[in-house]
Amino acid sequence: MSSEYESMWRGLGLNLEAHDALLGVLGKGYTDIYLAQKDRPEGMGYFDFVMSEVHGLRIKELVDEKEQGRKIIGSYCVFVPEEIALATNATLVGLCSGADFALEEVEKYLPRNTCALIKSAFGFKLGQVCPYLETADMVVGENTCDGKKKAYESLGTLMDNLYVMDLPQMKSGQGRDLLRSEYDRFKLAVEALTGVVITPESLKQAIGIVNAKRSALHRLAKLRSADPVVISGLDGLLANQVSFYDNPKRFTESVHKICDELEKRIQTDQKIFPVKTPRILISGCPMAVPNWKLPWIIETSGAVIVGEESCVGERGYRNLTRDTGTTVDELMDAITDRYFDVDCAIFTPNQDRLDHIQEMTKAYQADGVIHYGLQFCQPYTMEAICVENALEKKDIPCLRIETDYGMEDVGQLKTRIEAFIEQLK
Ligand code: BJ8
Repeated sequence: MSSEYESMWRGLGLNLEAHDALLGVLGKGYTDIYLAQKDRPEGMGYFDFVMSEVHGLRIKELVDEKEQGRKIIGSYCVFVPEEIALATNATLVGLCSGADFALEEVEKYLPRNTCALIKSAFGFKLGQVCPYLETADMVVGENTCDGKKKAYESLGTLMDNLYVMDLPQMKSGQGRDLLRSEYDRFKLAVEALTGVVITPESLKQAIGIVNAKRSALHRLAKLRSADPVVISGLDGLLANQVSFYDNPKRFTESVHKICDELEKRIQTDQKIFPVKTPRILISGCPMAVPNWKLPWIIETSGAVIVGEESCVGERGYRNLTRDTGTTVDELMDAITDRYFDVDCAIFTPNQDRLDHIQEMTKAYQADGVIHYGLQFCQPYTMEAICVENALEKKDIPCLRIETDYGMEDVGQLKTRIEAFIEQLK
């Protein structure tokens, strides 16, 4: 893909040498992890294509959209409502942060004991290797964990288009009021950026597009609960990852196509993993592209992943937004209600998440839960202990993992995961 898009990347200010190196690693990882799988649904061909063009065709589409006057908004968190962006005819893209880059440079801005996700966001900016970031007219940061909150102060010195959204930490009346007022402030900022004033019709239409995308993901999630499984966890995760930067309507159609195929697999009792393969639910920090390390270890150690309790997973798409309102005010309320239910570990207390993990374990017929915490992530690694205790009470086996984006601990993780899988058998 390099030569074809070189001038576009240069125009975006990318460091071509570093970018080539990143694409090389990404391509190899994808080949070794994804393309090495057997019996993948044919519909995954679409996602293979999307991944092969992740910095090519999709970026070209965004650049073309910009030329036609459309604005691009980048986001690091599922609390940034895509509905508001779409209602102004802007495009929202997730900024992945799933790989280490330019670590030495990053540590001039952040302490070493910062989680890999935050470091990655800085690495992609400092290394000038992310075309999504460089295409964005506005980058939205959010006050979630302390790490992100403080990191945005420094990130703001590296870009002139960072917008920071405040977020509540408690599910109280005041918390909801804060979220609503922050969404109102965001709406005004997006209207100012795009020059488009949101109407009930445009907001309703945007809610419909995002609800359709989330409904498609619900359908896929439900099919993953089948026993025997009809799609690998790696492929299920990939669909979730792609949902953050693909065109939403095209993505929705592609997911439905896969679901049609999976339904046929269920009808014909097609098996892609041996009968009685232990079923795992992953829970914890989000896994952004190309963070496939843990699922890859799990699925090459004799288990299959049936669901992700994660923002790149069910926590991100779980609820739909009410579309019954007739005024912008009512629809903004519906959006606030929908996002206020997201049970990220930055909230305290966070019983909803503990309950949801148990519900998911049951719904997906999981034999055990692997809790994935990024090293130095206080919200998730602390909450992991509560998760484990809650699961223990229900006799659901749980393994707590703390790791980063490096490959040094693969052997050690594999040993622990294999022992856990043996226990499940
Ligand atoms: S809604 S999970 S996407 S904040 S891993 S940066 S929490 S120290 S990512 Fe997240 Fe929004 Fe919550 Fe979801 Fe901090 Fe932890 Fe790092 Fe994290």
